[in-house]
Parts: sequence; structure tokens; C-alpha cells
Amino acid sequence: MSTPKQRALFISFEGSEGSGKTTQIALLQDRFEKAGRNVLVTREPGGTQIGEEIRHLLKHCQTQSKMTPEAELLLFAASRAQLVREKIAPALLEGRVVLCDRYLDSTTVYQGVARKISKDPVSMINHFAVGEFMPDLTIILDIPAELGFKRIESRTSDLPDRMEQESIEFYMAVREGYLLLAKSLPDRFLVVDGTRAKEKIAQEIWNEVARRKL
Ligand code: T5A
Repeated sequence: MSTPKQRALFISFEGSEGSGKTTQIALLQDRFEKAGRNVLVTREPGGTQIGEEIRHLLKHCQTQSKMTPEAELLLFAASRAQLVREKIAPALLEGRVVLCDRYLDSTTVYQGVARKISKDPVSMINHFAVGEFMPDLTIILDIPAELGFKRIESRTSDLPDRMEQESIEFYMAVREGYLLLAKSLPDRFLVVDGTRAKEKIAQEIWNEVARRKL
């Protein structure tokens, strides 16, 4: 007799650069695995071979080439469409936990709010890319734009990429965009104060997962 499949669970993480998404995803993965769950960790843009090639283009194309906001939007959506069908949907159908570093809300906020592309095409393209696969929970790690900048600067390994060269005003708009989005969809979003110690944040996230019986 085969063992019954566990309930699939899809959690996305959002927030500006340096907000601590990668750190918290690793801590949550560890908690889920200790609880006996099979976890897929993935990221956007990227997560598939095609997606990683699109990621490289988005992050490292020469700034002089001046990628248009519309082209940028479609590239993020293309990476997402591939990731959903190749990785996320099969994992959810197998009853796994999926932890995704950014998802469609990044497009709503970065391309919609910060790049000022109008709401209707952003929403339509987002939903075309993801189909029926929406997160059960979306965690926003909220930090002031200045702190994100400091955390990125303190990374000695990388030079800032194309997106990381935006102005402080851009990141302030991103932060406001996330907070407004969370207010409009309180059932799906959890806003967490990302300025606290890593372990404190991880505990709050785990408590919320338990509270929601996810
Ligand atoms: N984008 C993406 C769009 O414009 N539209 C879209 O649709 C999508 C999907 C992706 C870029 O693409 C844009 C958004 C981005 O500009 P990325 O390289 O994937 O770029 O970068 P980010 O997702 O922004 O991830 P980062 O790696 O920059 O930041 P994280 O993952 O949020 O943060 P993390 O965990 O790596 O932490 C950063 C540093 O802070 C420390 C860590 O140790 C690390 O050094 N840190 C803390 N320090 C103190 N206290 C804490 N609580 C800390 N948590 C972490």
C-alpha cells in the first residue's frame, strides 16, 4: 500500500533587495524538513535552465542597452511561466512544500508600481504566466530601503547588478508598493519586520505557518 500524499503547500517570499528572503527560506526549509516534509526551494527570476538564462540577461545586460520596462516585464513573466510548469506545478502535484524566492508580486511591485507600467497589463500578464498556481501564503520581509542598500553594499563578493543600481526612491516605491499590496490582500500576505534578528524572524514565520495550519 502506498503512503498517502501530504498536502501541498506553496509559500512565496517577497521584499526588497537585502531584506533577508534567502536567509529565511533556508531556515524555513530546515524546519519543514525536520518536520518530515519534502521541500522544493526555488527562485525568480531563474529556477530552470531557461529561467537562469533569462535571469542573466535581466541582471547583467549592459545598462547602456536601456532595456525597456515592457521588455523587462515580459522577461520576468517568461521566466515565471517556465518555472511554474517545469518545477512548481509538478512539485505541488506530488504534495511537496514549495518555497519560492519572489513570485508574481515582484512584478506587480517592481514593474507595476516602481516602473509605473499600468495595472491592467501587469495583472493580465502575471495571471497568464502563473495560471492557477497561486501561493497559499506570501511573506513580505519589510525593511527600510536604506538598510537594504547597506546590506547589499556589505557583500564583498558581488558588484551591484543592473537592478541594484536603481535609486533609493525606486526602492522606497518598492517598499510602499508591497505594503499597499499586503493591505489589499490580508488573507494571503504576512508582513514581517525584517530588521530584527534572523532567528526571531524565523520563529515568527514558523508560528504563522502553524497558526494557519498550513
Ligand atoms: N525582480 C524580480 C523584478 O523586478 N521583477 C520580478 O518579477 C522579479 C521576480 C532579483 C531582482 O529582480 C527584480 C528584483 C530584484 O532586483 P536577486 O539577485 O534575486 O534579484 O535579488 P533579491 O531577490 O533582491 O535577493 P538578495 O539576495 O538581494 O536579498 P535577500 O535574499 O532578500 O537577502 P539575503 O537573505 O541574501 O540577505 C542579504 C544580506 O543580509 C544579511 C544576510 O546575511 C546577507 O548578508 N541578513 C541579515 N542581517 C541582519 N539581520 C537580518 N535579519 C538579516 N537577514 C539577512
